[in-house]
Parts: sequence; structure tokens; C-alpha cells
Amino acid sequence: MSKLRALIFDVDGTIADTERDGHRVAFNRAFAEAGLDWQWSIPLYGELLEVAGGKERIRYYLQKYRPDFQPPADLDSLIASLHGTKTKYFQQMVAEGAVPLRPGVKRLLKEARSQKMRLAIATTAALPNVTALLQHHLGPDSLSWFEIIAAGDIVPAKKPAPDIYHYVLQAMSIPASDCLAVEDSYHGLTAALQAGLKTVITVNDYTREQNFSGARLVLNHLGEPDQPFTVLAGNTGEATYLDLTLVHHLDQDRSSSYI
Ligand code: XBP
Ligand code: MG
Repeated sequence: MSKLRALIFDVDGTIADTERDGHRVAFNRAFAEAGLDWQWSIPLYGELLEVAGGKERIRYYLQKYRPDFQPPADLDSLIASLHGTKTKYFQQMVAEGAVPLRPGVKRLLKEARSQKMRLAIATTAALPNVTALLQHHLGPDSLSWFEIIAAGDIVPAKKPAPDIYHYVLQAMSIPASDCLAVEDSYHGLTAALQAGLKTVITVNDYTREQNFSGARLVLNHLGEPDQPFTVLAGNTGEATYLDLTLVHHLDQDRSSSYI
């Protein structure tokens, strides 16, 4: 009998494909508004995803790609201000419907709720971005679907550090062995595995080629009854989309589903 009792979701790249056409565009708008000539192209942004967290990403960009930039005395304030503007633009894009949910996300969340599976979020992104995304797609009361939404600076060390997952597990008073994490990236997987979590990966264009060894499953997306997933690694039996039956199966099938 599977003892899985909770699903813990990442947000960026997992619940929604936020990075390329969401966060990246919002960063560029914030830079332009501040009169800066910084432009994050699609390939450059893929390199910048090496560092999680919006504020950390801006700092990394300056260090690695703009060594010529003369930082002001208070660089922290500049970064915080740019990030605040970027958050405003990202929320605007969500409100305009520019950041859709990924296939299967709403279905799986609803099924989990109907079966009293506990839900949580563990993300590096800023909380306002997460709440905007959830409320836009799942309704105003959807924040209450999650026992805890752990986001942004709530822990000092962001993914790939496992801290955000440790925080969630502690807040829920649940052992890692009773939970499944859903992630999209190597950094996310590393964080989840270090916290002892079984993990399903749904890849996106930025993460498709990453190393996902240690994941229970690697899929192109969670799938829908009329939109089957492609299995990139792992064992899904006859299933064509990830539902709670498959989730419990993954928990029980300890030997064969590791990759
Ligand atoms: C998400 C991130 C975030 C977003 C932007 O990582 O790395 O930095 O790109 O977030 P994960 P901000 O999916 O592993 O949680 O809201 O900080 O700008
Ligand atoms: Mg992610």
C-alpha cells in the first residue's frame, strides 16, 4: 500500500512555463524602464537560469556578463528596485493571460484535492508571482488549496540547496518518504533529492537536456486524457497521463522505476 500523502510542486517551469516568455520578458521591461541597456535574449536567459532567484540572477549577470558595469554604492537597492519593477510586469503578464498552466497541472491538483492528498508549494520565485499565477488560473480561493506556499526569500539558500523543501516538510510535519515532488530542472531535482523526496520531472525547452538521474520519472509534461505524455525516462506502465493511481504506483514500485 502506498503511503504517499502529499504532493509538493515547484512553480517556475513546472506549474507554468514561466521563464522564457514570462520572467525573461518582465526582466527586460524592468531594465528598459530603468534606462539600462541590458537585454536578456532567449539563449542568454538559459545560461542565467544557472542561478535561481530573480535578484540573485541579476547580480550574477552583472558579475559574469557586465564586468564593465560600474555598480552604484548601494547595489542591493538597485537590484531590489529592478526586481520589484520586474515583479510588477510579471504580474501584469499573468493577469493578461500570457502565462498559461502546463498540461495536466489543474487536473492533478483537482484530483489531489478530491482525494484529500495534501498539497504544498516549494519555489524560488517571489511570493507575489506565485499567488498571481495560482489565483489567475485556479481561482481566488486556490491559495487555500496548499497547506504551505514556501516561496522566495523565506529560506536564505535557494535551490539547488534543499532548504526550501526542508522548510515545507517541517511546516507540514510530514516525513519526506510520504511525499512526491514535481520539478522541471536539475537544480530543482537536486534540491528535492537532497531533502529525500521522490521526484517526477516535467521538462521544458530550457531543461530538456539536463541530467535527471535520481528522478522517478521524466516526462515532457504531466499529460491529459486527450494529450498523452511522452516518457523520457522511468516506468509508467499503461498510463498516458500522471494521475494519483500512477503517483501511488511510483511510490510502491521502488525497484524498477528509478532511473
Ligand atoms: C525559479 C527561479 C526564479 C524565477 C524568477 O526556480 O529561478 O528565479 O526565474 O523568480 P525554481 P523571481 O523553479 O527552481 O523555483 O520571482 O525571484 O524573479
Ligand atoms: Mg522550476
